[in-house]
Amino acid sequence: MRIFSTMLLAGALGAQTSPDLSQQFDKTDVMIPMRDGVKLHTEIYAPKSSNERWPFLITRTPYGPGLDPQGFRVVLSGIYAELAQEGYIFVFQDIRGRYKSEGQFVMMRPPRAKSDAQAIDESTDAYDTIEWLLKNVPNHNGRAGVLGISYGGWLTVMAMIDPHPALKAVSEQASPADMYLGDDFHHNGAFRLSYGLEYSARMETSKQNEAFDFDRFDTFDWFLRLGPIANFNKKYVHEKLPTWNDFVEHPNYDEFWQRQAVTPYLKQANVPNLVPNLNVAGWWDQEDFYGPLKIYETLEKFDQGHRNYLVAGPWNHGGWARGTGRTLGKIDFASDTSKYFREKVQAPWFAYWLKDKGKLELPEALAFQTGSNKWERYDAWPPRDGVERKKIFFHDAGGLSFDEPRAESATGDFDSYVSDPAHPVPYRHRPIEALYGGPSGWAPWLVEDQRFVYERPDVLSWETEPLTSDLAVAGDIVAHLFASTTGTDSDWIVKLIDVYPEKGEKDPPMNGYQLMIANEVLRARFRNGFEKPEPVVAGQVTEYSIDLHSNNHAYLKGHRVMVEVQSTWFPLIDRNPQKFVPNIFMAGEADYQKAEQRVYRSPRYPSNVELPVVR
Ligand code: PG9
Repeated sequence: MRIFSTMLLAGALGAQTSPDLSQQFDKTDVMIPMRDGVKLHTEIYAPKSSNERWPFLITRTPYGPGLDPQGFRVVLSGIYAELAQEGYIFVFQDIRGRYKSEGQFVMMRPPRAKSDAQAIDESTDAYDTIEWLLKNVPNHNGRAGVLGISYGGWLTVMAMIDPHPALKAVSEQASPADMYLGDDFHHNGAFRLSYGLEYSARMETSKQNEAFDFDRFDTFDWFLRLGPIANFNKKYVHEKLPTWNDFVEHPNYDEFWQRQAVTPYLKQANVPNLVPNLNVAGWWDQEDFYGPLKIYETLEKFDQGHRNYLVAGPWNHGGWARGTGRTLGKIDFASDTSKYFREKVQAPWFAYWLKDKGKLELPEALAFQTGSNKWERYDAWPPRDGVERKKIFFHDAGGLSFDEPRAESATGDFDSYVSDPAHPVPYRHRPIEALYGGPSGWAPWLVEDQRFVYERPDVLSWETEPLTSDLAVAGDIVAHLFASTTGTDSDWIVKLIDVYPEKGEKDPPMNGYQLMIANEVLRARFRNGFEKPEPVVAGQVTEYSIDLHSNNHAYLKGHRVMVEVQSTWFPLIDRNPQKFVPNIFMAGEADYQKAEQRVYRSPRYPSNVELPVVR
């Protein structure tokens, strides 16, 4: 096993030259007792000047310290530099069972049973921490804020539930909302194989982060050679990873996943007023994009006091916290989007709520429009006004247009391909390095040029003529596929792409670039609900609605809109055997079979993508 530091900390390390933090802060290490006696390791960084009273800014994390040679958190001069300039008592805490904290780590520990007064969860741990800080740390102003990204974002949401009265502002950033429906571990019930395997091994092999030791550089090869995923327990981890065992034991959307999802108990956050929350999402977040939008949407339903806000920018997972945010992969956004967020949005947000400083100049939703590269202010997300839902239809000869198919085509009423689990479509360029433990193409993969797959015989694509004027979409995108398979189960993957003009780009390789704007997978067994899988009727045309989530993108004049459909996306998503089996985690080698897939584009079966077109 190789030890590694987290992506976020690595980013922070590289981000700026490190100032001497010991000149700025006094650091104390403490073990804070929780209500059940378990002590959590906590670092407290108090500003040197003690003439003022400062609010607490708390980050709870499973990822460990990331310290500079003097033993100070590098984030204070990296991703928190703008906040550090403003001045807070920064608090970093290892959650239960991680690094120097006592107790047992439970992956996304579900909420406690309220009937048991002694019970604990991440919400009580946040509460007990704030209570202890108020009583034991001098020079505070009586207020606390919590922020965090991803797992830290989820811990932030937990702090909002039954919040401590001193908790006056939070920022939930890329928190997962539902690990079965849309975040790290599954999407629409399809298992995120590479992430699920690598993350559970990383977190549950020891108390510290450890990357799984692949014996192949190209993990595409490793995962394919693994064969049926049941082999992971048999050959490698022998039932020792609790989270992997949960995947195997809960293949459907049962009580286990429903209880872990945050949305049902977010309602408890409404006591008596919602803690002001800045939700942050990245349009190309490779891990948790569903989560922040879902959390924003859920909180919005009872946000009478206007305390729930959304910021969405052109970022990958946590990209707003690192560097300038001018580019992602090869895509240039023409301004420093992350720097803008940290300086003009995040720092003023906490200063306003925790220090009564300045005015809150945020709109309800601040959303970067990609393509045109500008920040836009909305009074609702998705926008309610100025948007028309329009369907863009698949046609013969790879055509795509807003015209409905009117007549049967001479080439038949469908396009087809053979999907072979023995030769799955790679989700990104090979070699596909491990996610952790060294440099990896994982973080920016969603913006990779899709030209590497679009001419594969098992990937279908349809595209418009070059646009004669800009086409902007703002809001929710939904694909409606009419499709059949010769198998009894199948995955349907839909990708919405912006195809750049063939000539005239400043950077020549960007000519003809295929940039994915939205994407999603649906596992056909769950087409009627996620709790009970149902076999597909072989050969029967079935309508599938696939939510491609919301977006804010301008297809510029001269660009084309493209839609792609495929049935494998490996090893991002595990291979569907294409023969119905009750639990894919138990499938055997012989269950994996080829299938002929048909996607219809006829007047009777008009496959299309529904777009929120800006008028
Ligand atoms: N995406 C990561 C994660 C969050 C919550 C649970 C599991 C994984 C993360 O970056 O923290």
